[in-house]
Amino acid sequence: MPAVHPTLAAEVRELLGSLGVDAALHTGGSLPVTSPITGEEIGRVVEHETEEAEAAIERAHAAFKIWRTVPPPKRGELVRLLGEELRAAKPALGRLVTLEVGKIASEGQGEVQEMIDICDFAVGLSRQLYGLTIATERPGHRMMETWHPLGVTGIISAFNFPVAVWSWNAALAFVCGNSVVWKPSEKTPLTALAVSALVARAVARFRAGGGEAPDGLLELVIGARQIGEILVSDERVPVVSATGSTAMGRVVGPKLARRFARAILELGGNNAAIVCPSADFDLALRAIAFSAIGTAGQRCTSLRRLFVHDSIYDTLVTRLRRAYGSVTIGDPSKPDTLVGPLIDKAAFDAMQRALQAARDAGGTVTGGGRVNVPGCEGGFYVAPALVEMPSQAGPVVEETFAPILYVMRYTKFEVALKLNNAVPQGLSSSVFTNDLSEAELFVSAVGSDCGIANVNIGPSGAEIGGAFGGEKETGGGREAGSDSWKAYMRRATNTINYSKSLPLAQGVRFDV
Ligand code: UN1
Repeated sequence: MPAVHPTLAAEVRELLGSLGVDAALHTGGSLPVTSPITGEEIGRVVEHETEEAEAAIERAHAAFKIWRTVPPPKRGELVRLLGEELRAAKPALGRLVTLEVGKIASEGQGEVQEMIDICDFAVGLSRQLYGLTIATERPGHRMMETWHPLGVTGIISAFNFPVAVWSWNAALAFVCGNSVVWKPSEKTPLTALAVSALVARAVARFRAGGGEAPDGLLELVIGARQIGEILVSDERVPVVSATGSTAMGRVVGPKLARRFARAILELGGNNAAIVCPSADFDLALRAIAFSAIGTAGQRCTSLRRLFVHDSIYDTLVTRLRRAYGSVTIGDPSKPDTLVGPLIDKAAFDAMQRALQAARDAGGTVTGGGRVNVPGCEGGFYVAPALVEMPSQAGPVVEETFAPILYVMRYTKFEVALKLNNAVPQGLSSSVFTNDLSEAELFVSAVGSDCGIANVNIGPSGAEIGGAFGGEKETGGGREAGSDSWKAYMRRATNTINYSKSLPLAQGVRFDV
């Protein structure tokens, strides 16, 4: 039986009420939601049937047909209002992230800040959906490239960033003229309900200011895997952005490909860092600790593999051990806690299996056991694990969504770089060095093969301004900043003839 901690459920109800969520949506439904803090049930969310999900897609499709005609800067105004709602709701929504996912307070708040940031970015973008003018070989002609709204954008999000990843996609989709159907993780439907209510508030204010926002701009579909499959299979959804495991991507990717829909896949990461002899030790230690232990190792970008130069290995590992021993593990509501709980028992079991596999492969494990947190006995708290490995083998090449850091020695930089790339995943990576040639090599064409390659900062904690995503089994999708918006629009090449003759391209003659 999970420990009973009735105050959490009451607080969740109060927060959801303050954010404008109808109590009928999260009490008395069929989907139980538990807080990883205590294992206590904090809601019972109403799930959607197949027909309801299909109706939601239809509403979103109808909304798209109207929304695509609204000028982009006006669409940006809606996102600006959403950013305002998020600013006002930041304390409550951030707290709800803590209660539903177990993130420490600053990370819960940080997640909402990431939403605000992408809204700001998208508002600016709404006046910058730039096309091109292209030089044409024909006299009296003009050639250009225009970007048009694409359609209903499907978003399948994961528990670990329950609302920020939605916003990276949705804020862009909205300014691009698309509507959104969102299937949140079954583990985190409450924060999704809250966000949906905030969008409704922004829409109401937009309309009050004379804006035309159709119903169905954001549809939430809640349920298990089959609800996500409806989104993936429906012809009315031309693009689906899915965040989750590589196993999920292997199902979703081919299904989308079969109907030629676009896939924006953000799947597993197995992120490494290389610590070179010239590295700033204190800086590297802090970065490693945050990336490997922060969010209890449950970021796609969490640091999982560390290659340390032989000459500094013993000193670094000793200091890392000390840092690992000093972090406060416990209730994420407490201000001095740095490591909250794992999401659930399945995550704990997967972590223990990986640690056993590491021991079997010759690894030496420090930490990794369950930690008893008084008052939170139903939560799965762990001591972050530092695992010294003789080589990159066994569980080291897999992604385990838990705070496990595999540490390995290297002597030649080129070998460490090769090992950085020698896993199936390709999301994020870092090098700690003050040697310019090592830094440049790492970010060069023959350097890290990941979507994110950093110098003197850890692999996690990306800002929204850059394109986020990775290669190989990470799925290849890009979200958030830079020109990621192009994935949510369709490109048209237009050639306009304003002359009275019809010269054909490539000098072809066809006189009838
Ligand atoms: C994820 O873990 O799914 O780079 C996203 C980071 C965050 C986003 C992570 N900004 O750690």
